[in-house]
Amino acid sequence: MKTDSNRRLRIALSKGRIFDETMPLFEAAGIRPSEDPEKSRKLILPSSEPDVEFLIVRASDVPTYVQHGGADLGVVGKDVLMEHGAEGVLEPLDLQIARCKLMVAGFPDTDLDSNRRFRVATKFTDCARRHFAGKGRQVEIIKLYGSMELAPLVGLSELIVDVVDTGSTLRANGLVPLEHICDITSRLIVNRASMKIRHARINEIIERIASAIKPVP
Ligand code: PRT
Ligand code: MG
Repeated sequence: MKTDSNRRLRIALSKGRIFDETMPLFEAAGIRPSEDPEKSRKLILPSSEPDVEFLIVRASDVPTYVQHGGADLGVVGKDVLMEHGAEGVLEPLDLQIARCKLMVAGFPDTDLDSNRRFRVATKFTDCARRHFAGKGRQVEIIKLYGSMELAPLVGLSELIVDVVDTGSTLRANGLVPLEHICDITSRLIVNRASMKIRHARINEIIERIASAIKPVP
């Protein structure tokens, strides 16, 4: 895709927790969206800075936009980055927001060390496959797009792999965390060509955001 250095700098974000937790960081960089994406149907939101606009996309589409130059920057969970990969995309900052853990979960009486071949329902199929292969466990991976907690309840799988924050969704469905895969935070990602062409402006934004990041307590 053509990277026109005269057009606005585009920042791809998803609505919800990432947008909410990212805003204080962009505000520190002097960039505020013109509208609340929860109230607007617009997918391109101008900002207080004339040379910057926000693109509202699905969380799992953020790496694709940045990779192909549809956006110059993006904010995305490490879970999404690990699962979809994002070749050629720079990842200059860990924003320390939207913190959660990628976990294996299931019923409390599950014996993960038994020799049975577990069925694992997840949208993180590659991460799950790598995790179980690393433990030398045979599993059957079942791809879902959401509501993973339901799968064990109806006998679709014995295990799920999902991101967990408070754990209340697991608890509400009679499930417990069984194994920690990794800690997750959201990352600022940048298109490589954009970084070359608009180096000064992008670096200025990165530095301002970096100085507003709250370190892990
Ligand atoms: O909704 P959509 O399908 O478009 O995409 P998404 O679900 O990936 O987006 P979104 O906005 O829900 O999440 C964006 C990013 O936030 C994820 O990629 C993670 O990096 C991060 N994050 C942080 C979380 C959570 N915390 C989290 N709790 N993503 C999802 N959850 C889910 C969790 O799986 C559970 O179903 O929220 C539910 C509540 O969690 P508990 O543990 O607090 O009950
Ligand atoms: Mg969601």
